[in-house]
Amino acid sequence: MKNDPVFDLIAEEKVRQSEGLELIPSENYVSSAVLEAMGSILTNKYSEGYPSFKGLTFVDSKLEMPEVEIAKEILPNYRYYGGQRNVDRIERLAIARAMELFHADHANVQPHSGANANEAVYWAWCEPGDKILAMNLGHGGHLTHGSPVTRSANIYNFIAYGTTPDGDIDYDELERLALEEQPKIILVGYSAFMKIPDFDRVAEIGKKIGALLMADMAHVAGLIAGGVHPNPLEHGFHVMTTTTHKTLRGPRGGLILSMGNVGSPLKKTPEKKLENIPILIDKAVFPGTQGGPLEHVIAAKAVAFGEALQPEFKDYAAKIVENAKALADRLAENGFVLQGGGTENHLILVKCEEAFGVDGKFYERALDMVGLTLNANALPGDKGGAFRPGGVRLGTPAITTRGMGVKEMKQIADWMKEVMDICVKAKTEEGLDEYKAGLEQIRQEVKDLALQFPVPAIG
Ligand code: DSN
Repeated sequence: MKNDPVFDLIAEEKVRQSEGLELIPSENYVSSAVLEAMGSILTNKYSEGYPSFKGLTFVDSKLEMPEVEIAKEILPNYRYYGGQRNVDRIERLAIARAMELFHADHANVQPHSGANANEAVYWAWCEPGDKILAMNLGHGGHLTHGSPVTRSANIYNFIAYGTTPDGDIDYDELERLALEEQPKIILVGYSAFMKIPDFDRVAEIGKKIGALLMADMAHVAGLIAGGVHPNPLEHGFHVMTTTTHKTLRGPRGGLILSMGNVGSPLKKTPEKKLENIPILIDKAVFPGTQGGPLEHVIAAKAVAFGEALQPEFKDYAAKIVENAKALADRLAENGFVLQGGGTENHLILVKCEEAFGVDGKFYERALDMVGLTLNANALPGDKGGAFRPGGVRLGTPAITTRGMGVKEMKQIADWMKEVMDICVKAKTEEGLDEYKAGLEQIRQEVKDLALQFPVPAIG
C-alpha cells in the first residue's frame, strides 16, 4: 500500500527532523543499523518467556561466554512457543551486552517502555499498599514515580521528597522521610534534574531501613554507559531501570538491570529477599505485567548496546555534557535564569517566566515556529500547572549525535534569545503574527545550520 498516506506523513516527519534541531533532552537519533533491526521480520515472532541464562555471568569482569558463542550456541529455553532458535540468541546477546555496559548481574531486556520497567520493579518487590519514596513530580520526578493519575499510585503508597532551592536533592528530607515512613523502595532518578545524585549517601540511608534501592536512569543511561556519570549499581543500588531511546540512543523501549542471583524462570517465585531480585523482576515482567516480548525491538536494543560498547561512545557521552555546559553558559550570558544555576549532565531547565515574564508553553510554541524543538516544563512550586508552566527543558543528546559542538551551542543560545525578545514584544501567541518575518528569518538560519549536520539514517 505505497499510496497509504501514512508514508507521506513519515516523509514529512523526515523533513521536520532534518530541517529542525531537536533539543528535547529525552530524544535522540538512532543509527541505520538500529533502525534496520527494529524494522525487521522479527516482528512476526511470538516468544513469551525467556532464553536460557546459562553462560550469562561475569567472571573476573569478563562475560563467561563470548559473544561469538552466544550467537552460535542453541540452548534449552523457557519459552512458550517453538521456533525460538534465532530470537533466543538475539535476546541473549542483548542481555549480555546490557550486563557488560552497566556491570550488572542480570538484565531484563523485555520491558516495552520505561513505565513498564518501573511498574515491573514495584510489582516484583512490593505488596499493594506498600510505601515507595520517590521525588515529587513537580521537582523533577517522573509520572511513574507516584503521580496520582497512574495505576501504580493507586496500588502503592508513594511518598515524595523534593529538591532544595539550589536545585539539588533535599537529602535531609529524603533521610527524614525514609526513617519515619520505612518505605520498601527508595527511588532515585529524574526527568528534569541537572545534578549528579549522591548515590552513596542514598545507599547509606537505604541500608538503615533495608529498603530496595532503585535508580531510574532513563535520562542519563547513555552517560553512565559512556563513563561520564556514576553507575548506581556500583554504589550499592540493587536495581536500575531505564529507557533505551534517550542518551543511550537505541530503539524506543525499556530495560531493567539488577544485582543478585539469577535463576530459572520455571521455578516457583522465590522469597522477596534482596538477593533474589533478578528472579523476582523476571517474573514480574513476564508473566507479571507483560505478554509477548517485542523481539524486533530487542534486536535493535542489542545493536544499540553493541554501539554503546564501542570506544567512540565514550567520546559521544563526554561531548553531550560538554555541549550542555556550553549551551547553559551562553544562555546565562544571554540573561536566562537556569534552575540549579547550570548543568552537570545533558539537561537544562530554563526559568523563562522568572527572567522574561514569558511562560514555558508560549516560548515552546514560538521556538517550534523556527525549528527549535523543546518542551515546556514545570519548575518547583510552579503555579502555571502542566499547560502553562514557568519553564522550558532542553538538552544536547540529539544535536550532539548530529556532530554539533560548542560553536553551534552558542549559536542556538543566541537564537533562543532572539526568539525570547520577540515573545516579550509580542506579549501573546496571537501577537507573534506581527513578527512573522523575523521568525521566518531565524527559521531559515536554523534550517541552513541543521542541513550541514545530517541526521543518521535520514541523511
Ligand atoms: N517523558 C519522558 C521525558 O521526556 O523525560 C520521560 O518519560
